[in-house]
Amino acid sequence: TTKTEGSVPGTAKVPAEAHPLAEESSKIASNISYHACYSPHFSPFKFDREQAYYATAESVRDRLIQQWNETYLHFHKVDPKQTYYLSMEYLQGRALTNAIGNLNIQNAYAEALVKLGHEMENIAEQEKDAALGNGGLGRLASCFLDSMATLNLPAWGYGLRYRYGLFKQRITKEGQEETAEDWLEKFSPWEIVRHDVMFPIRFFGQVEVSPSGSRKWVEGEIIQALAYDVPIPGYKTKNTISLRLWDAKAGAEDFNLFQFNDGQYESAAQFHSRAQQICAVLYPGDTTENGKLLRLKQQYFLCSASLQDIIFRFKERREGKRAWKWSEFPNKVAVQLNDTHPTLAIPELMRILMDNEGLGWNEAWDITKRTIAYTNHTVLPEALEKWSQSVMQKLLPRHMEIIEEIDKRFMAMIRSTRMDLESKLPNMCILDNNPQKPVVRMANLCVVSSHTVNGVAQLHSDILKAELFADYVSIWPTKFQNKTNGITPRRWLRFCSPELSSIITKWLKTDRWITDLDLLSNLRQFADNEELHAEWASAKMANKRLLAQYVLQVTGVSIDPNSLFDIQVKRIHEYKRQLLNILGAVYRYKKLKEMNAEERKKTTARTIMFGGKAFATYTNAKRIVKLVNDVGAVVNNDPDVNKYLKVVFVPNYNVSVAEMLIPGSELSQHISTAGMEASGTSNMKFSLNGCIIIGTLDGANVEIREEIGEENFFLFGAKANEVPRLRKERENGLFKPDPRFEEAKQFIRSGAFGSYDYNLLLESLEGNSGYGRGDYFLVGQDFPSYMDAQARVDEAYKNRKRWLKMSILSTAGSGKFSSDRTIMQYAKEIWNIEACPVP
Ligand code: B1N
Repeated sequence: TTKTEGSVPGTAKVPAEAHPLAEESSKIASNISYHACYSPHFSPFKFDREQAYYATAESVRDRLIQQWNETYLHFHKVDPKQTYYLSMEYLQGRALTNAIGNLNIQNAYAEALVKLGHEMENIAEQEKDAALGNGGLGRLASCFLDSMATLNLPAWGYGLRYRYGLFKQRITKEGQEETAEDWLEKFSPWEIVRHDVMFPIRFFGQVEVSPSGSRKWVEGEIIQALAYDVPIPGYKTKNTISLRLWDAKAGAEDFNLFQFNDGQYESAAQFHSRAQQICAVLYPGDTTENGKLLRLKQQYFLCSASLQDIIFRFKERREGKRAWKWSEFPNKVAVQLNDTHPTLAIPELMRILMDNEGLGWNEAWDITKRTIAYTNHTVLPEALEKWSQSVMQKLLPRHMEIIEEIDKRFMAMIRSTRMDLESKLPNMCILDNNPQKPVVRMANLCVVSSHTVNGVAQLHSDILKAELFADYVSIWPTKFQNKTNGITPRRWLRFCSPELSSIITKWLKTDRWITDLDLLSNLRQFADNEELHAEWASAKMANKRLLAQYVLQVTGVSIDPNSLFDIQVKRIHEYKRQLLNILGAVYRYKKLKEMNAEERKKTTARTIMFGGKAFATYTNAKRIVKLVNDVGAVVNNDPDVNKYLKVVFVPNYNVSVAEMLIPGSELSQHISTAGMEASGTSNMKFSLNGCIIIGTLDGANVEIREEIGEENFFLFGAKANEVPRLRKERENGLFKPDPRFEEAKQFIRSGAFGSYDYNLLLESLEGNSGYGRGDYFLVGQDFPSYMDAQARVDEAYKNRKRWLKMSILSTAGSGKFSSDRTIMQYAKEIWNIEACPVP
């Protein structure tokens, strides 16, 4: 595609000097022009928005490279203990605004672009999101990197460089349609390939035993892992850390030139394309099981490459030191596993220490346990990873041996020291030898092999101790911790809502809240101040107008910025209960239809927005997407009511769309069945932006409500500890549905929203039992209290002063949810690392 808007032909003149670190806008402009000329990626004599974006990004990258190298050298010199965050997912979003903001050179760059005939916002929009993640877990990893850099911590991220990130979502008459997201279509200016950093990764093969009894993994196939580094700048600090993404590469020797010359093109390149498959796509599941061989290969690829790199660096930093011991390793290296996806780091570290470095089992085991820590992000049974023993045996024979040995020693330990737990062993051990389907339970392997296991919100961590990992708690009472999630206040307030940020800075008389978010609590004293109310309301309105423009542009639906903006955005999942929301909207529509014009005028006008992707094979999730769109098509075109209600599905929800939606929202829905959402993190983003939550007592909602005050939170629904009893009652036919619930379902069935057979979806809410049937997620149970809470929202919104006060108090109470706080807790209570600022 060629873009011509904003094109200023001929502006990319050959500049006299490059000025890579200039502060002054004219020199920055000449540096941007320099890149357009001398790092050309396009035909010359064109400098439209796209060219301007790449040249600007490269000019910003130049500045980062210097700090980045200094940071690496400084860490190398000081040799502090360093954390390595292993994650299969990172949801980085766009980098340009974030980098310019963290470098604190927004104004100079904006002016420079104006000199070149462009505007910053238009240029920033050219960037494609790096969507190497599915949802909360991936975005958390990216927020953590931002905090690690900002706090000057010696820490790095490791991940995979997927060729195609999370799919792009389009909405058609049929519902959701997925297409590949080609984030590298042109190229990414933010990654630097390190041609000198490459490690061999073995698959398949067998274990060879030497006469002395030592074991070695041999043969099979080798694929190279090549490093691509992405700079992660901290906010107003020199420290710039790395996100190292591995790409898979076959060697030239693997290309069969003989076959190729013989015309057998496909088989000649067979191995090449097999290597390429490894990093081809991100598995698009979020809390869904993905038992695929390729996924296991990806996991091992990440773990092996990262550990080889970590060990290489450990040794490099010991070079020239007189005597060093392997037992120092855990004093220099902390490895954090982002869920069980990188569990293979455990047997891989054991293998390297024993088979390559010659350590004995006990020493290797001690080092491994002191190095590895594990974060659990879900209790949903379908998301707990279990790998087939035979698949694991074939792909990773040596690792399978090591896992068996870990399991054997664990069971022996229990039998010799804790006879009382023997009956629990079948649940606690690592290998599930059920003859139907023998599997390796990855979560159990993590618990047994790590020094610390943490949940991601207080309620979730309590549930881990009381249920999922209850049997282990008495053996290792101090192993289990809580680390409530957080979000970076830079991206999620300072940069996505500059208007509100300026107001906060003005009233707090400091911008230190950006790195010390607890300072927001000082806003409480102004919660009734009319002057602040006026400023706050006008910033909200400006953000709502921007959002309305965006919605019009992507959906064609025009929405009224004076209506209450009510948003639910997250992956589509039955436990997140988008169905509860849309059933509520359907009921509201039906009641509006029944009213006369005078009655309608007394209601609170609402715009209900949805956004989120459904896993491609998750049928009910896709039906929910279709239902929302079908309801929207009817409601939005109904002249009787569309002044009072609109229902909008915002397509292709991602980080950039979130940065537009969250600042413009006033009410947001976090309405999962209690006990099922481990934490949630968008709830924190909405609160921080002065948006009020309607929600259940689930995940981090519990703590948000505590911080913000119960009078500023619209609570409804069953509590986590009531859920098992309510499901039982339901199974025993004791549940009596509310007539409003029946009416809403009946209205859909009547064909009010088109001819699609929604019985298929609504049936999940009926019957008495079964996962995904028998209303397992308690939509019917919670419907009446949800509708009552929504009625309280309508009343509260009519009182402008009260609503503004609630909004200010939401922001004021969000200090705890900075990922800076979360990361400091990890650093002190799990990693035992300290800040290492570049002087
Ligand atoms: O991790 C987030 C939490 O805030 C959310 O509540 C939680 O649902 C989310 C398999 C997952 N848990 N598990 C996953 C992702 C990908 C996959 O393939 C599971 N995501 C979460 C951050 O703590």
